[in-house]
Amino acid sequence: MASPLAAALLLSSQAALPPAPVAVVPRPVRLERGEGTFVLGPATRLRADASLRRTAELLQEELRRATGWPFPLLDGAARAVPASPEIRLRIDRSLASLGPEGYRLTSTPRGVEIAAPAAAGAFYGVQTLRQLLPPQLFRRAVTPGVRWEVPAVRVEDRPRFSWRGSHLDVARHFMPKRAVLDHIDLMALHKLNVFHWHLTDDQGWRLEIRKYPRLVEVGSRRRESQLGRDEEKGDGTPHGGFYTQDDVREVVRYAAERFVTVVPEIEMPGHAQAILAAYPDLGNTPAPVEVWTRWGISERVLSVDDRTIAFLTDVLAEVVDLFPSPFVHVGGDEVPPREWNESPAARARMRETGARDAEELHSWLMGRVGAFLASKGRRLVGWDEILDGGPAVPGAVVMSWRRAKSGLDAVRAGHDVVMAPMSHTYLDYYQSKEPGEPLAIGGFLPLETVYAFEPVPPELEGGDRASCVLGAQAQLWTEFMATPEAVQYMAWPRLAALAEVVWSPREARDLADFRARLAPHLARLDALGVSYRG
Ligand code: TNX
Repeated sequence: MASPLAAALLLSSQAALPPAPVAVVPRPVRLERGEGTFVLGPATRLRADASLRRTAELLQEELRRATGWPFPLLDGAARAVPASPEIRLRIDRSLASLGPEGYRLTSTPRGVEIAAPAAAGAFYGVQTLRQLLPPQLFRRAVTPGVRWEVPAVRVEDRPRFSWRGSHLDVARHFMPKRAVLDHIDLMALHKLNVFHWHLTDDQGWRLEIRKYPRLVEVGSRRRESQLGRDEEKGDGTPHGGFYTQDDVREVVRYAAERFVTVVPEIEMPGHAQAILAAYPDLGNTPAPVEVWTRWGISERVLSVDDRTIAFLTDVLAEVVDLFPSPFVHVGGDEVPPREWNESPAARARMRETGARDAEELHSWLMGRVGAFLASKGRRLVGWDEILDGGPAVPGAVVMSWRRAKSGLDAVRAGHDVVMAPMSHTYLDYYQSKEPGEPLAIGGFLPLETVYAFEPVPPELEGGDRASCVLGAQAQLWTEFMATPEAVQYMAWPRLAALAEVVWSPREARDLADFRARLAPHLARLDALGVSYRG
């Protein structure tokens, strides 16, 4: 056994080592360095309150995989073994001022303690701890010879916004369940908490609905896809895929364990050609259509007949059973009015409801759907077009994508909003003007522009309506991303910049500092095998 003197010498020699870099993304509210480091070893234990057990198990799995050591997990109430090194997770209600997602992490040469007023905060404390450890933690196998140390720090942290989102379009290109789970893992590492799952569009329906089997039998497959940007050309290759209801339950559970809410999006009444391919009766004209093989906005939209509304509510009834999210997204964007203007049934519906035009009819339809969702205790979310036809459904959340102004209008009309403007959050845009970038939809959105995004419009700053901005999210539309690797290339590291926008205090935003932290952070993404843009 080491003598006290030797131990003291060892400590001081450790303290003399150059401090390991601390690079946490998104940047915590407060982080102070202490003296020395906590070095993990074969005897290190985990200890967690019963309500934090699953979070502790996730940490345990990762530590075991990376170090090969056992990290036994003790109950928080069990008596501590004096002098035995521990990573401890505990609920501490006296920290309530940190909010439901806040935490305090304290590491010293003797151990690590993560304390939080609620479970989500403890989970985020663990995400910070993962980033304080060497990047080899993120590899899938044991890396020998690593000194598994945590620098001594005191962190106090809490998010700026409650909606910290990442949207993923799996309709234009299907993404296998494993890729979806991997994406959720990466979100959690960056403290993002809303996964907006865009499940349906003109080019594919990806969600099994028991009552309407043709949605996946017919709607999940298309004959071919557009080749590049040329609408005249197809690639001749069939594309398809869907999630069974069991797959969905697995994704929802996996996400919940990582404090991610899955918000499903079921597009209506536009972006719905895949529905019409499966159930032509739900359209405005009898002319048959196939699942669309081109990108863009299809002119074919759902009708507003009673049977279509019955279909939509049946589908949403299954959706609310599958997804516990308080929010259900029903799209509502880009609805070409031509078919409704030409359809006798739609015109009759306008007369009956007093709608003066297609926009007001759209608003009426959203009202019906919103009332159904409300009857199930859920809130409707829609793209900002839901405001175009007059007042939107009371209580609806507006996702502002066309311009920041639409978000401001929505707040002034009394809605909560999520900011998702093309100008700052469309990760399908080019991230560089250098040659060699993969073909993208267009636009230009470099990392710095994402990082500079400010979700609260200046007009609302400091006012009591600023809290109507629930947060923001980045969009991954996949017309030009055919594989999970292509998605990762467009997502990272720009999504890390967005994570800092929605998590960190506004005053802490500092591009040079972010870039300095990003370099070591990319080593983590390397260890995870993420195909980010370097
Ligand atoms: C607009 S954003 C769309 C999507 C496209 C995207 C491409 C929105 C609500 N609708 O259908 O994929 O542009 O950037």
